[in-house]
Amino acid sequence: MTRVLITGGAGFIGSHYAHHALARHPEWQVTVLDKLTYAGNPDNLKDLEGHARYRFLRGDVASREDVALAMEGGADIVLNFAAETHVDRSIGDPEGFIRTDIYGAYALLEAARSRGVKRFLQISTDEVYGSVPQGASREEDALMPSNPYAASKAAADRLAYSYHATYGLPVLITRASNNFGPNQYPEKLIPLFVTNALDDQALPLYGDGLNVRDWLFVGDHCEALDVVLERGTPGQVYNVGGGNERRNIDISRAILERLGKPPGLVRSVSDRPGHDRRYALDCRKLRLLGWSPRTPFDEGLEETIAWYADHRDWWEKIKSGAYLEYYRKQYRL
Ligand code: NAD
Ligand code: TDX
Repeated sequence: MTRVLITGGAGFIGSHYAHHALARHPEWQVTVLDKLTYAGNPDNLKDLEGHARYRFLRGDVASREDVALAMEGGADIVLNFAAETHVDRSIGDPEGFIRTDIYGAYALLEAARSRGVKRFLQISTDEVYGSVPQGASREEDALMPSNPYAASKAAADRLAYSYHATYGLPVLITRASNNFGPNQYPEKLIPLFVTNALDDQALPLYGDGLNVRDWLFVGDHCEALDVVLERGTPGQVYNVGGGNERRNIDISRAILERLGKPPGLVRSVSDRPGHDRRYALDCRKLRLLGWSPRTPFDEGLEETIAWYADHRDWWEKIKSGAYLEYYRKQYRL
């Protein structure tokens, strides 16, 4: 049996990966360690309860004790998804990002080093490169993160590398572009706009709406992580992009059109401070390992919209209480 620790496995990408891991790797014994912050959702893992090769531990990656418990009995592979992930929240209050994204990565790297972990995969992000006016970021480009979330992720990315260079820990680093798909917390662009549109609520588009993101379907991301674990070289960084550059305004229109809602639901709101204009990744390095994204953007968007339309029970309870309080403050409603 291969002992695999997935941190942040109750979140969006981590929960997709936990399902993917158990389905694809019959020899894997999976532990999910998750603090269950506002973004962590046990519903994302509900169908795994009772699975013979799976266990869930509620714990904090920034607690050395919790990490030690999660790795008790050893770990062969660690995938670190755990993070505070929302840029707007990091602008409002960066402290949790420093603690979880940086110190949490440190606590995991230390534990991995003393336990002889065979693969440590740090899930990083395209945001570490900062805004890219033209062309596409390559793995060796300078890191110029421009918001506290991105800066925390850049610190963790390089800290992970340092554990390879200094201690020989077999670290791999992936930098993915904007993920989308089912189960994404409705604070991120696509699930926020889809659920607002379903309820005939305004879609708050930042600034001129011309910022560009490269969209990656979450299932394709999971496959890329396996390719990097199996064929990647320790110490190396791999960009993971969907190859779907879209302006935010076009995403908004596509959602409204598919749901048969009026274009007038788009509402221009003040811009995000330090808002990166464009991200784009050069993914040749990962393609050489045999990966390429399989889901056409329109197909992924269709599937995502259908999932939110069919799973009101999943998001309606999220979009109440503390969530509403946060949004009222954010948009001064
Ligand atoms: P998410 O916010 O949906 O989930 C994060 C998960 O981490 C939640 O389950 C949360 O409870 C857990 N968590 C937070 N703090 C923790 C702590 N201190 N200890 C243990 N668990 C904790 O995030 P996501 O979108 O699934 O992103 C997962 C990872 O992928 C992150 O590292 C993120 O930086 C990276 N990433 C995300 C994207 C994207 O577009 N969503 C793109 C590139 C990289
Ligand atoms: O209400 C909104 N209105 C809006 O115009 C929101 C939430 C976002 N936007 C814009 C800002 C961005 O240009 O949409 C774009 C996407 O925003 P987010 O969904 O917040 O994602 P982004 O800031 O690009 O960061 C995401 O991709 C990289 C994830 O949240 C990160 O965790 C990941 O690392």
